[in-house]
Amino acid sequence: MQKTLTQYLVEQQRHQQLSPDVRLLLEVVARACKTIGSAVGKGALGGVLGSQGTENVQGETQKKLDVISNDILLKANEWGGQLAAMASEEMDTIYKIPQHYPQGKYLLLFDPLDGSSNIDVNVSIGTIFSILKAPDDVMGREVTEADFMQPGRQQVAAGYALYGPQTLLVLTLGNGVVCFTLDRELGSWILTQENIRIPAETKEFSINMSNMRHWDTPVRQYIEDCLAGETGPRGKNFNMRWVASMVAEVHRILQRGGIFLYPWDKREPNKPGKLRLMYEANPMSMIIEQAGGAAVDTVNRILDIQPSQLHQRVSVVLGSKDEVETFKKYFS
Ligand code: P6P
Repeated sequence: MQKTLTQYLVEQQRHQQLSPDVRLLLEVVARACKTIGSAVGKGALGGVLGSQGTENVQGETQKKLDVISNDILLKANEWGGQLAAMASEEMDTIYKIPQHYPQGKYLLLFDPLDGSSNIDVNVSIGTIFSILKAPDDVMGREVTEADFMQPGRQQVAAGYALYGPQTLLVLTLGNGVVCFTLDRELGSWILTQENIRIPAETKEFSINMSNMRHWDTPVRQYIEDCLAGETGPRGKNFNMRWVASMVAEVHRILQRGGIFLYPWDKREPNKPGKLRLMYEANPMSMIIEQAGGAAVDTVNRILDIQPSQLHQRVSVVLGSKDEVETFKKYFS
């Protein structure tokens, strides 16, 4: 008998790994991801491709599906009573739970559709989500952005949905990483991988090579040494992959190891990197660490970074533990 997401979460709750509120919250987020996956899957038939003609807080042009996915997550999660507020890559400020719904104890953060430059060319994209516990005193007052300013190590749960050849849901509750595959006929998330472990070593790196001339010297030296192959300082040949969807890169690393890099570069010298800490780097770093990998901002553990702004950016180097340690030596 195949184990569904519901059965898995009920069992985790029974073993005190999960509060009832978080269990319900995860069920609703997973259901919302099914809806997003369905909209993504319709493509041109659903009239959802192309640009919305607006920009998000990042100054990025919003795709129709960015806005649709964001709305799906807001509407699915606002009424349940588990949340105090939500935050999204697609919204300037936090989304407070409307007065006519009960306010809960948790905070939900998400990138509703990561990799949206791939939507119109039918390449895998995904939804990334992170759950934090709101401060205890939040029940009697207005929620503010400050309540979200918690380091990633305080996340209660993190996960992503991957809309690819299969539709997958990868989840960690802080005791390992599991993967569910959507049975599209039944509409059920079926447990297909438990206790996912990332190989400590790898021969595969993932970086946007077109930015090479803009990188900091240690990053450039690290990549040049990988490119030098078995006759170079690394003594082995490397392969390269770049999907331009972080969800797809992270999932590949979970399955076969690898190192993903999106470092600072001098195109925007005042920004520490391109990726966002709160709803991209933190949830992905929790998943990677829970699967035995490592995640740093080139030097420091990402999950230890104390946030100061909701949409702050960060350099990201994550994946196979030994390879991340090798990379860090280039900065010492
Ligand atoms: P570039 C997608 O827009 C994203 O935020 C990540 O999912 C992805 O890894 C990265 O940006 C791709 O960036 O500069 O290669 O388009």
